[in-house]
Amino acid sequence: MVNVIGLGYIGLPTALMFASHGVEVVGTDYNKELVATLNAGKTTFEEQGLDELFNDAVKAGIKFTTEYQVTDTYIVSVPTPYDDFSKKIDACYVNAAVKEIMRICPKGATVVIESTVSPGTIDKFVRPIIEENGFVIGEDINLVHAPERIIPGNMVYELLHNSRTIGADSKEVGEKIKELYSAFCLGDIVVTDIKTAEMTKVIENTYRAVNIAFANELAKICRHDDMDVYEIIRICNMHPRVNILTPGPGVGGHCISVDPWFLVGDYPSLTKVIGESMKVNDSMPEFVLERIYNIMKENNITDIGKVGLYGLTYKENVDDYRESPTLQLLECQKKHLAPELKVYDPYITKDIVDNQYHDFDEFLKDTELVVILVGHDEIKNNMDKLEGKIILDTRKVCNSDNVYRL
Ligand code: SAJ
Repeated sequence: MVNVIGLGYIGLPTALMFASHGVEVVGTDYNKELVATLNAGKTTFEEQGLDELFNDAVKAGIKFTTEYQVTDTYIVSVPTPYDDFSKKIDACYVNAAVKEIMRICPKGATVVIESTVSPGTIDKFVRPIIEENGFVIGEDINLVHAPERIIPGNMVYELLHNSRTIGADSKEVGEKIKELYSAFCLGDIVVTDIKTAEMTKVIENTYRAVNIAFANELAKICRHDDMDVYEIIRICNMHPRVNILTPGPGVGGHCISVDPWFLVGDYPSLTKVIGESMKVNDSMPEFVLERIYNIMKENNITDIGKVGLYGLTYKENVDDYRESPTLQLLECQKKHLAPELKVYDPYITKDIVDNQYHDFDEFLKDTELVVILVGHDEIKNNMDKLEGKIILDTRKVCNSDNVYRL
């Protein structure tokens, strides 16, 4: 039986996927409310295909509980934030989960860390916890790192089809866990050592962060001298070896805006490009805010109440708002002691910020300047509702030439 620890954005779909492919699974989370919701037959976030997967897993007998289980395989899928000041990884949740596992696990068990961790984290934190509990790693307990690669919005498909990395101390243990993941994973599974697996995962997200930063910097240069960044990127990308990403209002989510900082925290003198890239991405919400004020001036809008932000999530068609550019922008606005901007997002039904609307038409009613921060399908399919409004489109969702851009 596999005990999946942490039933969040990664742990839940992973647990469901194992269960619906014939593996006996118990999902454990310390959040009682979350476990109660799952036991009441409901999923805890919106994701394409998740409800169907959930129903299959329930039929197959998956169980949800707050208790850790006595079993032979644990998969730890808990958050790994970074420390705001040092930028180093904060492994407290991983450490706490491993400590709990050590209290009950039998000899011979395998502990798989799925959470993203910076290179060396498992050596530095996880191994000592196991050893302090009197276990010999490789004899009594096997240790594995199996980072995930799934993208919110297409998780179910990517869980099935993406290739994966398994890091283990020995080939034998790596192969055993590879076989376990082969229950559902149709992609290639590469077996390597733990530190290589840690590093590859962090680097994949860093690669993306650096490339998004490049696109964002181009947007700033083009704005400065009135050039069309989108047209320039479109033409450059016709070169066979150029593939520039899309500029945007900032980078959110719990991966690309977080993981590269682990490297900056651990190797400050060696991460010039990465560190600067993260700063460029972090500067985008403030850049958009400045853009808003300039557009207000240009159009004689003096009342901030006439400005509405469309979108609160970190990207389109998901309900995840962690680290979202909109929240970062609202923080900047607060720092300037300016009044709250009004916000609307069809995916966020509970109130998470002060001036939040829950109805698109209500939100548009007194809004003169609509700032599109997320390109949800809802706005793409309802462009006619924006007729007569001034639009700042930071996501290039409007085709019209008559809108302001980044
Ligand atoms: N963004 C841009 N311009 C772009 C692409 C993205 O501004 O051209 C912004 C998005 O709007 C968003 C942020 O970047 O705010 C990140 O979005 P994303 O869709 O690129 O990635 P995530 O964070 O949803 O998922 C990533 C994925 N990693 C990579 O693509 C390397 C996913 O495969 C990982 O599994 C996931 O992080 C993770 O768990 O680490």
